[in-house]
Amino acid sequence: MSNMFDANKIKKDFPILNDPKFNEGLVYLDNAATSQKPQQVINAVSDYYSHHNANVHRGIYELSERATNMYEDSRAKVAKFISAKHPEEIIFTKGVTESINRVAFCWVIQHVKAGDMIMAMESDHHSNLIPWQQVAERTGAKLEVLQVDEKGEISLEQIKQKFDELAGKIKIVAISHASNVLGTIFPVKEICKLAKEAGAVVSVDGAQAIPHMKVNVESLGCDFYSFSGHKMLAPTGIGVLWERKELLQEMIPYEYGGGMIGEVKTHTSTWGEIPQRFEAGTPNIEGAVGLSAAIDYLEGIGMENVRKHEIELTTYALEKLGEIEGLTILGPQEAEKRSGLVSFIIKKIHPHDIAAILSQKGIAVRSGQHCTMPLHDRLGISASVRASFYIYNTKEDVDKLIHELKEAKKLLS
Ligand code: C6P
Repeated sequence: MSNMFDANKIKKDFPILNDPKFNEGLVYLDNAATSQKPQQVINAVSDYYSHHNANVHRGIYELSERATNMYEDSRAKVAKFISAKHPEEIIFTKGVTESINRVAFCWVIQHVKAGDMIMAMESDHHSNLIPWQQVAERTGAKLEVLQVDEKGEISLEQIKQKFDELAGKIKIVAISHASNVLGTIFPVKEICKLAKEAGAVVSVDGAQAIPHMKVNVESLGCDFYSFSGHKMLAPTGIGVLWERKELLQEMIPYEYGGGMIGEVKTHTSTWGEIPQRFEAGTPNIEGAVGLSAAIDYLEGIGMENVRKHEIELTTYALEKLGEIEGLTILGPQEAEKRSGLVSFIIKKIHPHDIAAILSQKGIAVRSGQHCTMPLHDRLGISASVRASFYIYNTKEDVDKLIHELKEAKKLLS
């Protein structure tokens, strides 16, 4: 790892992690839900409101042009960050949930008919399952769900077999890049290749991948890629849908109104250029500005260093958690196969009790079903505890977690 990477130094940039209110320091391990924000991002948003605030794409006065430039610069920065060919392929949304709904209801619903197949994953977040259930219900298409094996992985053999079985019928494959519970990083590139051979398009939920690793949408070979800014240091309420340019022309607008039109007559209207056509109304300008600052921050560290740090931390966490009697880790045992999160259960102790006790010690973990009810059903568990790491977490954070887990176990068993 680059000598420059120092999680303790990074931590200093995050005001909430240094808030004296948390006497012994906040151990924030709920990064898969949302990340904390560095001062640089907070400053960028504050600076925007203090010096550049105006509506975008509407005024010809200097301030409005400046705000428009900042908004569009952010789009270009996002495009470069994910190696998209064209900035127009970036549509700002409020987050991955909206992005996936747009794919489902602005593109897929027009291209599937009764009898077609939609392939989704049982282990996925509800945001990448329910929209597909809805499209199937409304079109008469059939939803085919892929299941993970006992290790929390999915074999390419299984997928290939499905494609062979259902050749010509599968129109869309909706997968996640990384699971928010199992941590599994799925073989997106290989799945895209198989899907292409079968004539299907691929939509990827990148919520748990993009904050943690370098993503190149072109080399993955997918057609749609969705992510949220708030899990990668940016403000809430800003997200991205990347879509291959050829498909954008076939997409219908999601919302109608100001900012997305060509010409409006009393009874008919035409639509403006891409991507404005897909961003009706005043957009989340400060969110885009914050996202741009977040990308600068992450690139300053280097995504390869982010990934290496998380592998190191996850390896350590897997080892230490594995030593706790009665604790079962969900998902792959190898850190390289995961993003930086570990979910687990402890025999005879409810996950909410564990999370509540850890909270009293200043440790924030998530407990529950993490918006993946079908996965929990399949694993035969009612809930789980999840510790998820990011750039500011350290081995000391993991040590505190382990220590307090052992204490909680003594108290609760
Ligand atoms: N998962 C978690 O604690 P939004 O809420 O739109 O930003 O992201 C939805 C979403 C979609 N896909 C995956 C894989 C996700 O992990 C999430 C958000 C959070 O796991 C909140 S439920």
